[in-house]
Amino acid sequence: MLDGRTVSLVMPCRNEASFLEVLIDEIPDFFDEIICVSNKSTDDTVEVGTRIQERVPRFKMLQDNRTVNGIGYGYAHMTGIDAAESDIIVCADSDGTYPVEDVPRLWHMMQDKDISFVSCTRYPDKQIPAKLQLGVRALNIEIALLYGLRIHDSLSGMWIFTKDVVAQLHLTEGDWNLSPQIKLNAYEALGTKFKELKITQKMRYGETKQNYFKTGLRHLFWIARNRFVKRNGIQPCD
Ligand SMILES: Nc1nc2c(ncn2[C@@H]2O[C@H](COP(=O)(O)OP(=O)(O)O)[C@@H](O)[C@H]2O)c(=O)[nH]1
Ligand SMILES: [Mg+2]
Repeated sequence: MLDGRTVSLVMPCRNEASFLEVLIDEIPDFFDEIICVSNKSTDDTVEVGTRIQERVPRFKMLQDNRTVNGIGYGYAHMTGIDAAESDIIVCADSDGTYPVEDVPRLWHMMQDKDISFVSCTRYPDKQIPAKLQLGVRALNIEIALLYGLRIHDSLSGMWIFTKDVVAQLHLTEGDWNLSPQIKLNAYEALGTKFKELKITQKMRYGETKQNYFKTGLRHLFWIARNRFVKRNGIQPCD
């Protein structure tokens, strides 16, 4: 609970069995609910999650086996957000990189500034590899030019929002493109109630299976296409 409001943590999770127990045990007490959603994990992620569920009442292990080109990151978030029952919803990777312990500080800033959706920015951060920084910067520029939104971290995977904005997010992207989509749709729906707040990224547990170049290119095309083709579920009238 934070200031009398309940808080859910939603985490997409694929093949993270080797450290899932440690990760869940480190999650601070103010989270009332922790939801992990696996897509077609080929290791013991679901078995480990089911075991955690038996001893940790606030933990839920869900599965959503839809994928787009083998990726289900977006579907996992959609399923987790749908299932989340709290007043405040926090989304983050299940790899220990995002500082979920900072949520009380960020929530208080949201309240002070009347913000309903925060995208947590990892930049500027000199520790992040130059290639990754360059890719994110190129996408930030594309978003500024096409949408008029100036952001530092178009690919941040940590967001905090109130349950009442979920209906306005119109999430449809099942793969990695959910990450830019959630920010762009939140900005479109909420205007000045959408903000970025700074966090510091931490070391990952385990290895990423991400192909940054391929994913980056898919983002580049999706961001441009989304600007001109309405894909957020609101179909234009004939
Ligand atoms: N449910 C689900 N989670 C995924 C999938 N791919 C990656 N993830 C999770 O999404 C998060 C981000 O993936 P990660 O490998 O850390 O990518 P990076 O943060 O871009 O390096 C991690 O918690 C992964 O376990 C997927 O296809 N389905
Ligand atoms: Mg990650």
